[in-house]
Amino acid sequence: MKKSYKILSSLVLGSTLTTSVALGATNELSKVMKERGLSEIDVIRAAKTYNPTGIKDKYVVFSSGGQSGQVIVYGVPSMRILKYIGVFTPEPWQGYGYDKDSLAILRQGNIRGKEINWGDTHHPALSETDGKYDGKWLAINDKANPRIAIIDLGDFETKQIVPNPVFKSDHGGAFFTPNSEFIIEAAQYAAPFDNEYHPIEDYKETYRGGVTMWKFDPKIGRILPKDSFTIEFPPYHQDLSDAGKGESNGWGFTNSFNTEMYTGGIEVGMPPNEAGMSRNDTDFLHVYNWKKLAELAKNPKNVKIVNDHRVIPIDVAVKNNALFLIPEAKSPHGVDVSPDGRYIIVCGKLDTHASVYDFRKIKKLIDNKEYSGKDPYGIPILDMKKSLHGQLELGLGPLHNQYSPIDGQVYTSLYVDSQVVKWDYKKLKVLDKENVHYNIGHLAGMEGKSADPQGEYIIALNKLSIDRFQNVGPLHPQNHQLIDISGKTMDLLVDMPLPLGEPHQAVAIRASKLHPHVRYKMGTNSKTGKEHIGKTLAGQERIERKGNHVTVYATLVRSHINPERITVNKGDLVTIHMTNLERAQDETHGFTIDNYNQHGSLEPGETTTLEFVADMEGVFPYYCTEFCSALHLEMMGYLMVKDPNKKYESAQKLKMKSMTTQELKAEYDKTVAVNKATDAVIQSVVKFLKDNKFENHKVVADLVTDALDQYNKIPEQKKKSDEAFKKGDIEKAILFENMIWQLMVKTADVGIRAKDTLVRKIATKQSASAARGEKAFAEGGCNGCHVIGKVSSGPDLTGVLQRHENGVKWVSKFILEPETMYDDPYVKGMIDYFNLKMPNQHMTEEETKDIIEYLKWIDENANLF
Ligand code: K7E
Ligand code: CUA
Repeated sequence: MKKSYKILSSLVLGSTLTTSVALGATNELSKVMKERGLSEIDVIRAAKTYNPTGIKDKYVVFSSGGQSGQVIVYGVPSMRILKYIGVFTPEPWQGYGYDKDSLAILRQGNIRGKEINWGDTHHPALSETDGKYDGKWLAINDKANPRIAIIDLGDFETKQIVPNPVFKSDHGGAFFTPNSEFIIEAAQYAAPFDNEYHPIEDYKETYRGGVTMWKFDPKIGRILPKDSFTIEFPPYHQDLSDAGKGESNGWGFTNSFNTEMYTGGIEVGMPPNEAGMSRNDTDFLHVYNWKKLAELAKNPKNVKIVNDHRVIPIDVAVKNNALFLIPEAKSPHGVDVSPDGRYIIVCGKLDTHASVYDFRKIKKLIDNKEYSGKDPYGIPILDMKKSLHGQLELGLGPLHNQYSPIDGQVYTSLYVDSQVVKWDYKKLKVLDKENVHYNIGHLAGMEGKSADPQGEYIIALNKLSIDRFQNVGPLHPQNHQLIDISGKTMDLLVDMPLPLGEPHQAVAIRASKLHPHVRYKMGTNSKTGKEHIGKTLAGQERIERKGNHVTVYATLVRSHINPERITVNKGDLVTIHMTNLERAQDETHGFTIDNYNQHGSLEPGETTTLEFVADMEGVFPYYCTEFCSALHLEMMGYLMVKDPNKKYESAQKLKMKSMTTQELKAEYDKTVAVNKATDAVIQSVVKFLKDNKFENHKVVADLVTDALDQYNKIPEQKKKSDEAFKKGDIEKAILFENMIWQLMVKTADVGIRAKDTLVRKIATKQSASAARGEKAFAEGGCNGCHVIGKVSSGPDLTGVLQRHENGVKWVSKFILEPETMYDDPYVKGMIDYFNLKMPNQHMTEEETKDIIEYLKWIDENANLF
């Protein structure tokens, strides 16, 4: 233990074990390791995944949320969850499915008029340019109710849901073609394309599989259903798919199971599906020329129209040399094209092998029309052996693949063996295996399915977690395990429980490729990206009534909702357009009306609409649901619903004691004086900011803009106050003065944040020791009494080292053992003055040294505080 511990110390701290600082940290580290039972390797793994506060991740992962119908966003290597995106399922936090605009998106997903409020998301896909992720759009499929959704990575919101017009389930989607021209969606369970009943006995004749090629416009980020088409396939159950790239660009690959076309019937004494559907030794990989088929689809002669959608029949595809089959080991699962597009790896699932197909060989057979036969639907079959580069035994249950930046290397998940295997698909050699827990499905590499894999990490998406976490009842969370693949052998770093549905595929992208916006242009409908019809600016708030339709144009800004009373009749249709007038980063307001099942989330600049029938009489508070400011609880109002057939009598009789004019005047004077003093503080901050050229620092300049936003509202309130005062309504004048104070507090709040940020920007760089000292100063509670640059409940510490002879020694001693110095005349005087004694905070020698360094740094920058 001792020996290995020394190695660790030098690993963590460099080789300078001689300084006492290092020794202090080492002692602390060894204590923590002992207490928590951590080994050296554990600590190294922790260091590889730990992000100190404020430090961001290198990669962002988009994981399917399985039966949750959502998408989960998290960071790598920290494995911190960043967001759940509502896609096929309502998501209350973001108001998704609760406000009118997002409900319209969710309802695009209606199938034959039926509302569907969940999905089974499997495969998220990032949009591509030249086969590389461009960070613009994310598509994901719903297996249960065959649909594709599009998420805008400008704001991580779902913008479009497109139901498949002919499939009754899907699986092999979503996959972008290399320049995002199309999104592939392959069917799963064969079914009739039309919406009628067809007896199962007619399966071979009337049931069909296929691949829908969804035309995508990468500029606007939308699927164009009218320009899309489906390629009809035999009623084999199609499974995963992938788009060719590089030399296989223009081609698509979709595998299948149940080429036996078995239809089961346990209830009538037939052997179950699983027996009949895995009877043959091989199934078929579908190989199709989507580029050619897209051209063919433009001619009405080549398509039949089913449910208002173009379908290319099998015989048309065959006649035009655009559809082929290649045998593959039975019931395969993943099919993944290599970064250069030459190889296609198909995983065995029931077979222990992975099969590596060579597109060059496939292409040659196709060009030479060298077929080994035809399937019952007339589709040419290519010889398996002649198409293969080779096969390699990997282990039990190979499922999915992710590529490495190293030529020829690939990572494959082994479901039954619960392992990730690293192997060379060119030399057909296993290189390494790593155990995972348990039963891995997909695995996610960093851009591992793009033309530009990054390596570094693999995430194992495990189906079972069993004993990895606290028992939270029979339904366990999923477990995503982060594996370091940067070394010669793989190393499992950390587990992340994922309690939201069963993720299937996840895709990772370099965070540097994402550029989401911070706020919306004022009045934006985030769902369309255009100006919202209900956009309302300050001063335009109003309530309009047309018959029994009441339309409210409302605004939200810290800390009020305007209007604050909405009175309607029972039975009225109420439309509330709301605009969040904030421009400050992260100043979201939420809006709900109690008991009315309404919720909207308004990001800065966003406009959204709530719409409902006021079918219950009564008084219903509405309020902001985000703790947005110190006066967040006051951000409320009332929806009053009157029954027009009832007569309401006034109940007013409580007489409140009113204030005398003199008392009112006194309160008014006091409020005005407080405002003046507050303004003086603001002006001093403004002077500091200007003197130090805040405009040279964008972050600071942004904060100043936010602060001015608040400050510039003051003159209008002042005018109202003065008018009221002139008219003798002192009560009202006081209220407006109070509003001015609220605006000043908000201004000061942001202004001081701007000042602090600016100080950091222009101060001299802190030494490591001074930085630790600042932390110790804060964590030790010193800042409770000592505010730098100010006398508060303790003296200002600026210049403290100069105040005493031998300042460093004096201050160190005072920190370490203050009680021994209470009788020092200077200390005594201070104790009398502040009515407080400096307590012993039990700082260590090292911490004290660091704090002294911090105080030195303060003195260097004394002009800034
Ligand atoms: Cu293997 Cu739907 Cu991609 Cu689950 S799928 S694991
Ligand atoms: Cu706005 Cu709370």
